[in-house]
Amino acid sequence: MTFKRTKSALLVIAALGLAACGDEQQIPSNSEPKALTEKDAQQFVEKAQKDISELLIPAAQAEWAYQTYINQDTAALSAYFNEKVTSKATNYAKQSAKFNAVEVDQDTRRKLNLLTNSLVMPAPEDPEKSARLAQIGSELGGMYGAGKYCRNTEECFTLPEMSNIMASERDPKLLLEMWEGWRQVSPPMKALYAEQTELANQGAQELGKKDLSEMWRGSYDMEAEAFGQELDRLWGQVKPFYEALHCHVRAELGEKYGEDVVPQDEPIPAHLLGNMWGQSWGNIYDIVKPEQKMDVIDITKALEEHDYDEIQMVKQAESFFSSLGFAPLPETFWERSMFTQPTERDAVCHASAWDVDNIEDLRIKMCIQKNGEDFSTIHHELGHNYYQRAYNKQPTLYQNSANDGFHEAIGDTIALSITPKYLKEIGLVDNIPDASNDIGMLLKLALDKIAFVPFGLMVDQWRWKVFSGEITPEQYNSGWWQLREKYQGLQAPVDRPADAFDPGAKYHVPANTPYTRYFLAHILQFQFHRSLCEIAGDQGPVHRCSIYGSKEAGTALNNMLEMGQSRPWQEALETLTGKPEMDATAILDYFEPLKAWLDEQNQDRKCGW
Ligand code: X8Z
Ligand code: ZN
Repeated sequence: MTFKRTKSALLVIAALGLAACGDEQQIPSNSEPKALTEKDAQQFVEKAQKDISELLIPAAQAEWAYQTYINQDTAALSAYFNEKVTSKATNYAKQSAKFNAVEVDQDTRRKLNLLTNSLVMPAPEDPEKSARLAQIGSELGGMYGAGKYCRNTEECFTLPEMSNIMASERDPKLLLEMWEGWRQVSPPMKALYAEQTELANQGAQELGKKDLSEMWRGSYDMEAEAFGQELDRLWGQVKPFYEALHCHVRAELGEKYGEDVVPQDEPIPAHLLGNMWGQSWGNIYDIVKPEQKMDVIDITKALEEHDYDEIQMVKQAESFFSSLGFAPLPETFWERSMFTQPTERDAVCHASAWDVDNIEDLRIKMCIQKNGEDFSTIHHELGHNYYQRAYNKQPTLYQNSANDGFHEAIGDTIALSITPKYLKEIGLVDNIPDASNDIGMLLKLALDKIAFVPFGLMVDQWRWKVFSGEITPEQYNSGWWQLREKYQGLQAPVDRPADAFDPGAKYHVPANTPYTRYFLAHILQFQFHRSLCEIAGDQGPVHRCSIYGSKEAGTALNNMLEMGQSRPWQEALETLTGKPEMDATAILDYFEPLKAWLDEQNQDRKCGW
């Protein structure tokens, strides 16, 4: 898609990308140039919104068809609409500049700015280049979606199958095989990615930007440079906690696999963390858990024991939102969503949430695995859907989250309320473990949430350097691993082949989905949770709070969601939390009891890499 709108029709289009076709609205140019007025600007914005929103619906339908049924024809349709939308949006972005010196009301100015700054893959004016950009976008997405690893001619693994192995198997040889195997999907993407970067950079430059990196960093209601500093500040807040977690995990992995496999003064080999990308580590809780016996609820087991199927998992998540006062999902959600991996056709399994008509045609697309991780991801996806529906009365250009981190944070915020108390209330478990087990519970969650933070940051640090030319195509892979080491303290478990393109083995790179949003979401969700718990009147520690059933919390949340992108994100944040700043003290406070425990464990260890 063309715009950065998350998980909605606009987002899908942002990943695509084609050229101008001559049917875009032109600013009337008389032989005697007439000064543009505020009224011209308002009419221009109105026309742009109408024009773009009409095209977004068939574009989203085509993209849905492609992602749920990858073949030659749907690929062509996807590329076709990708071109249409991207070229139209790029054209409007260009024309917006003509109003730079015109005095206009605040609302029109905001919309003009959004038109200019919301493109993910701006198209070059040259129709051939623009068409090529769209085609590459669709091709990369399809290569990832159809990707498999075949051990031999008989035995092939899909990504969900390999992810399950990474999560539950403990034989380092097998883990390495899967880790390397999946990365065979991406070397053929490398040249395409370089070409795409060049084309989109040209598109960005035609819009007056230095490069695409400036565009990506420039959509946060502040200067691109200032936004970069804001990220550094937030990371600086979380870093000491991450280092303590890293230290403990490395030591325990060393015990488990031996220090020859996990050297204690080096970055951790990336295949041992329970996840294909080493991005969240909750699946290795059993390896790093406290020596003292802790009663930590295993949601996978609870789902199994209660015989939950995929649909029931989604219904359960829906009922959480209903308990807050949100209307049930429409009938069409249940008819049109893709909940399980289709057999006998390729589909993009990476979870996403869609609003195909930008009103009520909400859907999710997932290959749900019946485990705790996907139970949480379902809440994540529904968070997108409820957000989309909450802002559907806003004008098209405001039908988006306050910033993209907000979109990613809502469902996660709800999932933070999946506490033992809540699980007992819905009958998934019989007992609530007492407070002496909290360290175990916090450690398990920190393995997902704190461990994720530097990964959430490094993906776009890499892309921004690629877009700015600081990392050249020859350095794609080495630059990736330098950042993996710098931020996460991880290393490749084996020397990477010369043609490796490991960034391409992470969905969001071939899909052109910006990733900083997840970093922001991991900070924001704890701010949201803290505020909602206060509003719900919860008196206990914030890590035991569930807002389940609180209409007050639901109303407060909805008040923010309804705003969409109509105001700067700082205002939306203030609406819910009372403060306009992103602030990592919320995540730190949440995990505070664990920090003391980690420091104690690490006392005699040498930390760092
Ligand atoms: O991509 C996602 C969601 C869809 S927006 C499933 N996430 C990131 C990832 O999987 O890498 C959620 C957490 C981070
Ligand atoms: Zn998401």
